[in-house]
Amino acid sequence: SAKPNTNRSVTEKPLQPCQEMPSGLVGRLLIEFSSPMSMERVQRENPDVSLGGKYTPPDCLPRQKVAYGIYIINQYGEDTFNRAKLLNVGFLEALKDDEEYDCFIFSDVDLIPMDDRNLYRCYEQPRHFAVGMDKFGFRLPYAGYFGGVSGLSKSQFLKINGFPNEYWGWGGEDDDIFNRISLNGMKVSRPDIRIGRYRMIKHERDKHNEPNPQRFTKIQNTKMTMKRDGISSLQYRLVEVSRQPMYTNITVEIGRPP
Ligand code: NGS
Repeated sequence: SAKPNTNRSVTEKPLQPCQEMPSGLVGRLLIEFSSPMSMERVQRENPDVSLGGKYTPPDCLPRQKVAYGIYIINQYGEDTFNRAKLLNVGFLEALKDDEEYDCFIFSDVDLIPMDDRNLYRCYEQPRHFAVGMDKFGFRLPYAGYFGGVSGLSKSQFLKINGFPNEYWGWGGEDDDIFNRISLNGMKVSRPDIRIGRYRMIKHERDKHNEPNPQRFTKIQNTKMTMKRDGISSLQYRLVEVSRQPMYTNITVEIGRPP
């Protein structure tokens, strides 16, 4: 006898595009770090997330293909930290997984969004999400701040030649990215200050991330350096890709300052 047909595409109406604003958002979230959160609980509360931190809405057709996966990019070894270069690695490694990704959200690991209306998708212009961080009194520290969490479509990212690879240590790389955006005729878009709120997980100053004394001169030269330094010149060595239930952990060797 014939098997029952369980193929959605023949038995059901085609999926409708997802709503602009998903239903079921709750707005302001209670974020506090006093009680520990186990990975098991995160897993239990997010049963639709599959291996490597992948997710796709079950009941509608996504309008964008945000790198719908969570990638943690971990710098191998003990050399000076380089945030922007790690973000470049994340862009390429996510694309290796799925070449259809067309939107990339770049987040510091210590920032937790406090409002689910701050939608992690891409916009007409490069997006700065972390406009209200607790450590800055829930305000921007300065008008051109682009740190914390940002999002660019694939074409916006490629237009600015990605992020700089040559900022070793703390500071300036986010300002360089802001410059790249402006110099390429784009304008940063932002959520409402009441919605773009974040709490930072408190931690000691990291080792191997001393303030970079070259940062002030470097951000004066973005116009010249962005053409040669960026995603087009990125070099690294993949050390390990480890698929965890809620995220993909990627360890890379990215070299050290010259
Ligand atoms: C600026 C840095 C940015 C940094 C921002 C906030 O001065 O990279 O402070 O820093 N720019 C330069 O140093 C040129 S924070 O208060 O988070 O430590 O993101």
